[in-house]
Amino acid sequence: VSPSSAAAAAALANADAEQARLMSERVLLVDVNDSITGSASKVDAHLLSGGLPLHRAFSVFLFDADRRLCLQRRAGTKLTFPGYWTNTCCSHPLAGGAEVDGVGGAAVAAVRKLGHELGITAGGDRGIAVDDLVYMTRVHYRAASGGAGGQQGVGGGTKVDVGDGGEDPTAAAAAAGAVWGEHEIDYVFVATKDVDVVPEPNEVSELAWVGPDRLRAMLNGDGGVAVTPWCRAIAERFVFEWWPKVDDRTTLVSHRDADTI
Ligand code: DMA
Ligand code: MN
Repeated sequence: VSPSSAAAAAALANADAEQARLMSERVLLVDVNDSITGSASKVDAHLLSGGLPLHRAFSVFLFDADRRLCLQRRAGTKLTFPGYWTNTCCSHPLAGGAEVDGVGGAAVAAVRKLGHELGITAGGDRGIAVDDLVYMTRVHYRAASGGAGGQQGVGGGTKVDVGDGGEDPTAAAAAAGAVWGEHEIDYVFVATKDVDVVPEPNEVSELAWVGPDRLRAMLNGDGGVAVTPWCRAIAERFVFEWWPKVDDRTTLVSHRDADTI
């Protein structure tokens, strides 16, 4: 990695080597209408001191055939939101190839990262292909990363600002010593299929397959676990509503909102 600033170099100095390497990936910068304006390294896109430029991301909510949602706990090596529980898989479509292409590109990125983080094969009887991913909507949010979620109280001191122009929630976090954050337009996908999962320990420390009551309890703070702000926001706005129909593709698609961000 060749960080583009002293701040980036400092932030990566004590990072896990593999996570630091991944910080050189180039993510897509977008405007508030999700038009691509350029690209930036992952490190420059996620440092609070860099102003958190808006970039494109995706979030997968994977259910099994019994409608249990696969949650992952982010590994302690992750630089943003380490130790937090979150939805099945998130990351960024990358610049310079097939992943720049809207919903289809985000789906290609999602298949790639389901493989990297969770060992899920790209297609096959017990894997996930692009066509297994049902695109639902896009969500704009911004949040500062607390420290190790596992060592903090519920929520880890993060806030979500869904881009309505209100007060910047990251300013206070930066003043309190936070280094990293997120500011994304997030393509949300649902998939419902029994698959084989083999987590990559550098990315994921635990898995849980949960029903809606268990997720509600986690969001309410039962067990003192921290949940990422994007998982909380997407769950509360959408996923509990979609949940009874995640195994009914036609109904799921009828809940799609491809216009609102
Ligand atoms: C980033 O996820 C995307 C969202 C929606 C928060 P991430 O931090 O897990 O990305 P990566 O796995 O690429 O580090
Ligand atoms: Mn991001």
